[in-house]
Amino acid sequence: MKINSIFTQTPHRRYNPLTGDWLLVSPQRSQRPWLGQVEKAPAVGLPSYDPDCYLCPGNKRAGGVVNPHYTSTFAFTNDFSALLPDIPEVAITDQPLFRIETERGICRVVCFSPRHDLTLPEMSQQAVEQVVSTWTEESIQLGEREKIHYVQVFENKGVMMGCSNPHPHSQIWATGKIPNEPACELATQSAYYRQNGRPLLQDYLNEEQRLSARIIFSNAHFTVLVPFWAVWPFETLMIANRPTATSLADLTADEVSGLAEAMRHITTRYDNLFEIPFPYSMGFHQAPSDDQKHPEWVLHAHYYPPLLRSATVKKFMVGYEMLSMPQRDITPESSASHLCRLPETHYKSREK
Ligand code: H2U
Ligand code: ZN
Repeated sequence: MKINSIFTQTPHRRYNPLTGDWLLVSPQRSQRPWLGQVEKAPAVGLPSYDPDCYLCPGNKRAGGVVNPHYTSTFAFTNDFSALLPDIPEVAITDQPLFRIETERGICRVVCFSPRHDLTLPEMSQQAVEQVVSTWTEESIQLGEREKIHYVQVFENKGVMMGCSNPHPHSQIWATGKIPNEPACELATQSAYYRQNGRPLLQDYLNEEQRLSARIIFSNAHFTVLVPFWAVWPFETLMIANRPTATSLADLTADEVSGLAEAMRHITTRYDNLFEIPFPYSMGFHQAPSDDQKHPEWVLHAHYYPPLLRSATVKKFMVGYEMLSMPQRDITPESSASHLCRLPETHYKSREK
């Protein structure tokens, strides 16, 4: 679908077929100079090792466990896990207005490397592939556990996103029940597959590739784009090109390389936007690990960055957005063309 030019200037609603939600877009408001000033956040030089960091190799974590002198990725069970594996299953089913049930699960932390100061876009291709492989192994091991039906891999980056420690790391929460967002995507993708006989994201990706108005990056295995329904100003969606890739565990070695390349590319563009380590929450949506085939599901990752106009101006999801629906000013197409115009080399390597 080509966007009628009226939509580039007038308020409109866009539909998100993955969630079934609508988004309000108000492009007429973005005619004020929104990218005019680019404030640089104060540069914070981090050491490569911090003796006070609970994630650095050889340091003590809460509860007294000492990290090994790891040299690559390092995964451990969260010392303050939000979920617990071995608790009795209890559910109250006869009170429709007061439903409550046990949730079992496991929380893991995955450090990207021993380096306290090295974020994903600054890491080598091979090191990022190792991160993907660790997420894959963790997902397989957790998903194989009898009572686990969903594995959520995610990264919270930056103080703005509530990340408690700058040492680059991600988290994995594996649960007995399928959580809200993946459950919603399961329903929409399943309904689309039943109706059309093809995965929703396969059809969506084909159409985006044909139009090429919102694509930021693609290689033989993955594509990164600003989705038609993006809520956050610079939100992106990374989709596996092969529609039969439903989970990290399905990826071939070449696809893992393709994914690592796509991740390095988009995080570099993000950092270059305001020349800061760009904050975001990102995570993979894999098919549920529930012993069923999921032909409707295509592996993808969402990047949700909070920044709007500069390194210090954040988009707030308040007011109308809390009470009615999300809203954005700049169109997803404008964001995509802005991201595409940014250099492909990381600003830090250009400064040297
Ligand atoms: P975030 O900063 O991304 O929220 O995560 C860091 C996680 O590390 C957090 O979930 C855990 C916290 O519970 N943690 C440990 O497991 N051990 C520690 O010694 C401190 C923090
Ligand atoms: Zn550290």
